[in-house]
Amino acid sequence: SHNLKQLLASKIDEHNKKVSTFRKLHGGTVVQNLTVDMIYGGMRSLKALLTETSEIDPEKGIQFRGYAFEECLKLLPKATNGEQPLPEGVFFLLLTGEIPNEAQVEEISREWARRSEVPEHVEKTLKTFPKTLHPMAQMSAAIASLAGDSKFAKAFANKVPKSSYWEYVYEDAMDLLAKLPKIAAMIYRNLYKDGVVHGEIDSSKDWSSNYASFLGNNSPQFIELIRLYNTIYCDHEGGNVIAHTCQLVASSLSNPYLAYSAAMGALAGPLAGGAHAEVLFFLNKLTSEHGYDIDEENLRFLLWEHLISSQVIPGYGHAVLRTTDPRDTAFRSFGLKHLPNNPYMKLCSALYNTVPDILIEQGKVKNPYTNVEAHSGVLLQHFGIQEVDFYPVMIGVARAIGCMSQMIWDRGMGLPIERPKSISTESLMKLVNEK
Ligand code: AMX
Repeated sequence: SHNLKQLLASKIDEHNKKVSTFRKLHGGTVVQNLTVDMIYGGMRSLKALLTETSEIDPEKGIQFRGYAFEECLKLLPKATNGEQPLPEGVFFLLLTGEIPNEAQVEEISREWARRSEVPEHVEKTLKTFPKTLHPMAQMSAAIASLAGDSKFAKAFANKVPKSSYWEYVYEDAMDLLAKLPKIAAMIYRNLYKDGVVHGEIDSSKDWSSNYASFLGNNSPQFIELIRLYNTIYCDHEGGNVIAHTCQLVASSLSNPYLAYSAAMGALAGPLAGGAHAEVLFFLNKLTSEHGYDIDEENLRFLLWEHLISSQVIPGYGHAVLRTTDPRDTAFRSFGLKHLPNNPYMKLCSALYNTVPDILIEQGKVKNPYTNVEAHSGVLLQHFGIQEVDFYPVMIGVARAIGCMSQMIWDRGMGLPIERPKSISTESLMKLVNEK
């Protein structure tokens, strides 16, 4: 959309001036010491990446451009008759740092509807995949196969100036975001339903409404859940494997489709996108052995039994956050309001009231409260999305909002190719001995 792009141009310009002054003054300032453990420990807590769109505050949770999640829920525009924020709005916020008005959100909805058509070859390719091919492998392949239409790749080949790279990345980002719901729905309908994505895009509707109906459920409640879901999963700062993969690959000036396709490979790993399912497996295990109405005393006993067998309680704890994840609070309120009688929801509430005390008593965890996965799978199941292998695809659709926003900024800021120095254990030992 024309206005958004213009706004961005002035924001990027302004920001680059700020960064340039900052670097002149502080380019040599030491930020943090690097320890041997950080190198062996997956670079945990190493401040080495630049992400402008969002940041996790250990006490308050994710901040989108400085706005806490609760503030976003309140401030971002809603659909007519809707209560949940439209993810188009959070995209605007991540890109510009400003809360959009309704007209600005509407413009993005129209723009994404206009760009939503998925090329026939992608649809055909998806149809040829065997049903045994994991949905994330299908998603990664489908996104990579859009790369032939990359406006950035064409512009680069035509030697446009470096200062305008972001404008073409913006075009690809808008195209990709527009097409993802249909691609996800094609994968879903091929693998689990009749292979037909019903209905054409309705250009008068928002992104999530079209996505919900492509998946096969038009109910207003499910549409609202999809809006909330996409807003919740849109971005989670830059160090997670999804965002980092995307940023790394795009830093070689590979086009946005190939970068996001690679990021889907990262999301496919069980340590990245598997937690929704873990919660459901845990609830299934509890209910299949003990039914749905487990009284509190029995529940405490079962939870201790589970912990003593050195298993974790999925949906609780966090690597960075030290409080209940506000995104889970939003999911939980949605569940309490719209599916109060769902038996899993009732069990989740019993766990919600029981688990933190037990984890505190156990004395190991740094955060005994719910994380974003505690209710997400239960809500999707309620509305008929039963297939847990598909859940990471849904995260992939949502996370493109954040990854694409940051990529536009990466190119706008002219960030270079990533090239950290690697080191062997032998060299590392030598280095340490010389200290
Ligand atoms: N149940 C039982 N034990 C837990 C626990 C939980 N939910 N969360 C943490 N612990 C244990 C850890 O296993 C660790 O034990 P150890 O010292 O014997 O190895 C100890 O408490 C300290 O861990 P921590 O510093 O509090 O957390 P972490 O940074 O090591 O791990 C996380 C974070 C999310 C992996 C962990 O809390 C966990 O395994 N939770 C359950 C699984 C889950 O819900 N995953 C979804 C994560 C949400 C997300 O970010 N997508």
